[in-house]
Amino acid sequence: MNEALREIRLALLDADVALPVVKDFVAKVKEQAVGAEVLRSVSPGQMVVKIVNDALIEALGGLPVPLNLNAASPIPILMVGLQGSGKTTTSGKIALRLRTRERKKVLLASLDTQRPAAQEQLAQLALKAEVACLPIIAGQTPLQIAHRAMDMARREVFDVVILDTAGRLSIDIALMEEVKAIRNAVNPAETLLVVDAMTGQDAVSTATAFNEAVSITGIVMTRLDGDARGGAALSMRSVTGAPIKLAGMGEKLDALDEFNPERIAGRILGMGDIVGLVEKAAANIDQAEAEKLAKKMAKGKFDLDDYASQLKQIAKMGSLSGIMGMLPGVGKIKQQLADANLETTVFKKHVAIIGSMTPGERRNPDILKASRKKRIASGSGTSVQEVNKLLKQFDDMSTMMKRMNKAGGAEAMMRQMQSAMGGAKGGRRPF
Ligand SMILES: Nc1nc2c(ncn2[C@@H]2O[C@H](COP(=O)(O)OP(=O)(O)OP(=O)(O)O)[C@@H](O)[C@H]2O)c(=O)[nH]1
Ligand SMILES: [Mg+2]
Repeated sequence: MNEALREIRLALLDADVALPVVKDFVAKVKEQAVGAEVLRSVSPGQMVVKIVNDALIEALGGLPVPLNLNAASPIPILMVGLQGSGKTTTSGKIALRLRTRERKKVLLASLDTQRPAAQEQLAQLALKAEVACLPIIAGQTPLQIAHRAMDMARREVFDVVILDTAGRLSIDIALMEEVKAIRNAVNPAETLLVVDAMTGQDAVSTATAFNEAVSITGIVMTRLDGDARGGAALSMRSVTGAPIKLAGMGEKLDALDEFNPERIAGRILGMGDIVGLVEKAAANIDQAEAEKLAKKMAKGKFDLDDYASQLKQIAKMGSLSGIMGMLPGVGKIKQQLADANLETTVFKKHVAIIGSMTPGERRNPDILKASRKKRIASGSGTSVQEVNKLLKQFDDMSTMMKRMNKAGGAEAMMRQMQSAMGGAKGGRRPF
């Protein structure tokens, strides 16, 4: 179990969850995991993964939390966050969402007097979202604009007023004082901290600073359409206690989703879809054949026949990197295989080339001279060059295996892969 917890600690750090949050979380999980009953059908490792996954979902808020609109109209929503985090875009997205889904009459107001084009940017978004925008009056302070927005909303009976504020490169006192004053003046039903999902270790200090200044009621994570793992979500949630309510999924106005703790938990953990892998593997991999192969590899006997049969099995499961992506802690092997350039299309070619060889040639590729290679190339619809490339790769692979064998690595690797693949049937550990 310690091994599993170590993997999880690394996965969390890798996903950019802040260190103190990781420590805290792992300690909690350990407490839960020790003494938890291990079901007969799963391994302790799998059990830990499940406990962690559940704890992570819980820590991320469990169920999605909707925006709080339980307040007297006009309901103010205040948007805060660092520069470029996506406040203005998200303001437009929320406006569109409230107008179309909740049938609310929404007023957008830009309090950003820092960036010259900021107010115009929001006006454009309002146009696209088909909601009203507070007319721009040059020279007003953010606080004056906030008052004017609320006045207009009362006068013209708006349901919701979204106040977009200016961002700064990092938290500064003047910004915090400004936002604090606005908050105190309008008393928002929601004060949403908008954060980029790419935020790393500074997620904690950012969230703490904003929370202390304006009491965050919710968090919006933007750019979850990118490849950030989203570990900042756990950090921010953990230091503020505020729920993550919405997820930005792109630049377009309708690219806003309810935040789904389950989905983000899987992403943060990056343990991969172990259950999915086990199912897929059980359905596709011939267990007996895999074991036979492992033994051959362990003995350093591995010929082109074995190579072809391995390729076929892997091809059945889909792309290699996809499979490797599902396995935790195999980054190194994945890299080695990537270096060996083993892609699905290459697989097919290789299988065809090996299929055009005689059994003798497959067992002993050294006898392959020019004329035989020419025959094989035309038989498989490839070229002599490609045949040479395969032979070179096979050679490299054999060398790599022999080297790994010496270090006891091949066996370990096969064991690791096999236990992950056979986990469902044999009840072995997934890593
Ligand atoms: N891919 C992606 N891009 C986003 C998302 N949200 C915002 N953006 C982009 O991020 C950039 C900055 O967004 P803004 O909304 O202007 O950010 P801001 O926080 O208002 O910036 P400042 O007002 O300068 O502090 C824009 O190019 C947006 O299109 C998102 O969820 N996904
Ligand atoms: Mg902005």
